[in-house]
Amino acid sequence: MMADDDNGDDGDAGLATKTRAKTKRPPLYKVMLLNDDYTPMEFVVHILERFFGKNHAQAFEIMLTVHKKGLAVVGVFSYEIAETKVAQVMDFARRHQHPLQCTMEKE
Ligand code: TYC
Repeated sequence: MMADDDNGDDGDAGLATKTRAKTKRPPLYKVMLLNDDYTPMEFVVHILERFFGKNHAQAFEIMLTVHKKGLAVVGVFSYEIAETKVAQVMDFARRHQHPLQCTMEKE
């Protein structure tokens, strides 16, 4: 035996109160390159082609933006992908003894 009014609506009297189940999108992260005075421009262009899938013209333009403005967003990714990109860039720069810095930030 039910303790309520037995209409089986759990007290909502049949009103359409249901909301769509939350399907939360995962947060996105901006990956940024920072300017410095020592990393060669061609090296930065190469990084953008190799790790971020840019063509040469796109890579050159982004590199120039970083050079002139101090930094630029080079891509937006899930946390795991962003983390991997940052690690790949930092490792590649370190192995070539360039001080290039790559960081990520929640969008
Ligand atoms: N400023 C550097 C130079 O004049 C070039 C450079 C561009 C360095 C972008 C880092 O993220 C960078 N050689």
